[in-house]
Amino acid sequence: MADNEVNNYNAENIQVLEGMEAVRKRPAMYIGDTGERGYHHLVYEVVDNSIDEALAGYCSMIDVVINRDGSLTVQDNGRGIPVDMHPTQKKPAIEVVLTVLHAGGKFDGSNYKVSGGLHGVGVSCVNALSEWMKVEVKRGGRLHSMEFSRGHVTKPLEVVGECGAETGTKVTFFPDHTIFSCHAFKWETLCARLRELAFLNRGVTIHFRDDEGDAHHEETFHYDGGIDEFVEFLNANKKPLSPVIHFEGEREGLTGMVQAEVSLQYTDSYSTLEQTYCNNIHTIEGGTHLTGFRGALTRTINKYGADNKLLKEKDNLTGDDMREGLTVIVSVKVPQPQFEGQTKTKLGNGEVEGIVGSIVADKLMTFFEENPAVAKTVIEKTLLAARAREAARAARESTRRKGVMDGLSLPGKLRDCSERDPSKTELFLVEGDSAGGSAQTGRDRATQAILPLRGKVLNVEKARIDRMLANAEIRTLITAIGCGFGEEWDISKARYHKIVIMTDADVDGAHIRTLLLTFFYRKMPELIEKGYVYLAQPPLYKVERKKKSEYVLTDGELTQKLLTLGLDDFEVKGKDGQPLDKDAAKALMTLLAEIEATCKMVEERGFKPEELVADETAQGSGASMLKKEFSSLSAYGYGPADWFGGSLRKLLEDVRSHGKQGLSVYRFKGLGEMDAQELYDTTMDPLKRHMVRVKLNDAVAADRMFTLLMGDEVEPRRKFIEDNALNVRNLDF
Ligand code: 28G
Repeated sequence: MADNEVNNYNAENIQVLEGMEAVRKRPAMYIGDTGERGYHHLVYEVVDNSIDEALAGYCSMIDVVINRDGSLTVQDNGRGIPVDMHPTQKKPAIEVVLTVLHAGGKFDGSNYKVSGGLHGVGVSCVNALSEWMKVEVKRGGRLHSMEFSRGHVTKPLEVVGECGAETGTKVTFFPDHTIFSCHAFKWETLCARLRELAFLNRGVTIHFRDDEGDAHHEETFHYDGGIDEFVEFLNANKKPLSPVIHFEGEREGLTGMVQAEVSLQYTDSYSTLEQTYCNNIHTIEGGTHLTGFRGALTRTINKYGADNKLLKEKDNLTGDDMREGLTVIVSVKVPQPQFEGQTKTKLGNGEVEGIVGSIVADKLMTFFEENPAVAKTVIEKTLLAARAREAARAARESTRRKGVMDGLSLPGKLRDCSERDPSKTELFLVEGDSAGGSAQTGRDRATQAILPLRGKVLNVEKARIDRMLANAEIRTLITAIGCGFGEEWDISKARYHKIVIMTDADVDGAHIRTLLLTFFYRKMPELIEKGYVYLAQPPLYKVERKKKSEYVLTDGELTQKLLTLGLDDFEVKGKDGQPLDKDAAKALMTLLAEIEATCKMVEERGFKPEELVADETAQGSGASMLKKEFSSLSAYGYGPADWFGGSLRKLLEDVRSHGKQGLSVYRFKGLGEMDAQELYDTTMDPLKRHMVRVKLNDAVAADRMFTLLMGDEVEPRRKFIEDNALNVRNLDF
C-alpha cells in the first residue's frame, strides 16, 4: 500500500514534468502562437481564472498591473486558490493548479469553467512559459506564497504572514523571453480585452494600471449595465434610431443549462456591427448563436411588418437589409462549447440556434408591439436599404450587359500585368497621375499592375451601396480587383493577392489611404482577413554622400545613421576623461537622442523636463521615461546636470553635425518626386521594399475608428485625434 502510494506519487510527478516540458516544446499548440498574440494570451489565461471566480459569485474586483520590470500582476478578491493537501497527488492543491495541465478543471460536476481564453489551457501553461512566477494566496487568515520558474517549483508553499478576514489570489509572472518573440505587454491590447470582459461580466470591477511606461495609464472598467453598456460604447458616435434593447433567458441544452443574452440598437449608420461571444470568448467566425439571432430578427421584422401593413410581399427584404445600422452583442454561456472553423472561433453546438432564436423572437415582437414608432423607423430604414440594393443590382445588370464589370473589359486606367496567377501578382493603388506614371514605367510588367487614383475616393461611411456604385473610382477598383461586390462577392476571383496602397507621406496621402481602408474594411472585409491588403512604405529621406545615395525610412533611422557616421573618427570621452569604445559611444549617443526626444515630448505637453527629473514624486507624462533614461545615463557617470547644463547636449549636436559633414539629407515630399527607377528600387522591388500588411485584430477598435474618422460628427473626431496624439499623417494600424 505504502509502496503503491510512493509509485503513484512518482508517476504523478513525472506527469507534471512531462506536461510542463510538453508546453515548452510546443508552446504554439497550447497558446496559439509565440508572438504578440500568444504573449498577451498569457494574461487572458490568468485573468480568466479570476473571472471564473467572479462568475461563481465569490469575486468582485480584479486588479491588473504591468510592472516596472516588465512582469505582470493579476490580483483578485476571490476565495483564494486552496492550499490544503490534494488527496491523491500528495501536494498542496495550489501546486496542482499551477503545475498540472488542465488542472483548472473544465468540468467538475455541476460547476463548469465558462470563461477561458480561446485556448482555455489554464494558468499552469502560463507558469510553464514564464521565466518566473510568484503566487500569493490570502486564505484562512494567512498569507501564503509560492514561487516557480519555467513551471518548476523554486520556493515551496509557505505561510509568510497574516491577512485577517481577507481572501484572494495574486499571480505575478514574467514571460520566458527565450520562447516569445514579443517582449512587452501592450496597453491598448490589454485594455481592449479587459474592457470587453467587464462588459461581458456585468458588475465585476477590473482595474488596470501600467507602471512600466507612462504612469498616466490607469483605467477602471465596471459596467452595471453589462452588454447594454457595450452597445452604447460601440455606438458612442453614431446617431441612435432606437433605444438599446435587451433580451436574456436560459434553456436546458444538450450539455446543461445554456444562458443567452442579447443587446441591440439601431443607428442611422449604413454598416452593421455584430459581436458574438461564447463563454466570454469572441467568436469571430460566428456560429449557431449568430444564426439563431439573425433568423429570429428576420422572422420577427417580416411578421411584424406584414401584420401591421408596413411591408408588402414584393418588398423582398433580405437579412442584410434588416441589419443595416444594427449594432448587436450576443453572449451565450454553454457548458461544453464546440468551437469549429479555421480559427476555432465558430460556435458549433446546434441546439444554441433554437435557444437564442426563441429568446429573441418572443421578446423582440413584444418590444415592437409596445414601441410601434421605433418599429416603424426600423422598418423604414430596412426598406431604404432594400431599395438601394435593388438600384445597385439594376445598375450592375446594365453595366454587365455592356461588359464593364465582368473583368472582360478592364478599366482603361489600369495598367495590368501579364501574369495571370493571382498568387504571383500585385496591384498598386497609386495616388496621383505623376506617381502613377513613375510606377507604371518602373514596375515589373510581368507581376505588377498599376491603378492610378485621381482625386479623392468616395467616403463609403456616408454613402449607400447605390451611390457607391455610381462612383467611377469605386467601380474601377471593384473591376480591377475582380471579386465582384455585395451579393456576388467571391474572394476566389481576386485577380491579385497583394493589393498595395501607395500614397504620399502627407496629410492628403493619409486621407486617401484612410478612405481606401474604410472601403476595404466595410465593403470587402475578406480581403483584409485574408491578408491581401498592404501599405507601401516609401522612404522619407534620401541621404547622399560622396555621390552614393541611400534611402532612409523613418526619422529614428535617420538619427541612427547620422550618429554612426558622426562617430567615425570622432572620440567620445566618458565623465572620467577616458575615451569610450565605439559600441559604448554609439549606445551613449542613442541614449542622448532618446533623452532629447523625451524632453521635447514633455515640453510639448507643457512640462519642464528638468523639474520633472528633480521631483521625486513626479508621475506620468514622460516623468517615468525620463527617470529611466537618466538612470541608464548614470552608468556612464553622467547625471541630469550634464544634460540640462548643456555639455551633453552639445556633445550630441557635435556628433550629429560631424555626421552631416559632406552629407546631403533630402526629405521627400511626395512619391511624384521620385523617378521611375527610384520608386521601383525603394518602394516596389519585392527584394528591397518594406511593406506593411494591414491586420485588423480588433474589430471593436476598427469600427470606432472608422466611424469617428469618416462619420459626420466633427467634435468627437477632433477629440479622438487629439486623445490618440494622431495627426492624421501617422494614423496607422
Ligand atoms: C489572480 C490571478 C488569477 C483563483 C480560485 C479559487 C478556487 C480555486 C482558484 O479552486 C480548483 C476547486 C475545488 C479543488 C475554489 C477556492 C473552491 C473553493 C476555489 C486566480 C480544485 C481551484 N475555494 N481563485 N481556484 N479547485 N483565482 N486568479 O487564479 O476543488 S483560481
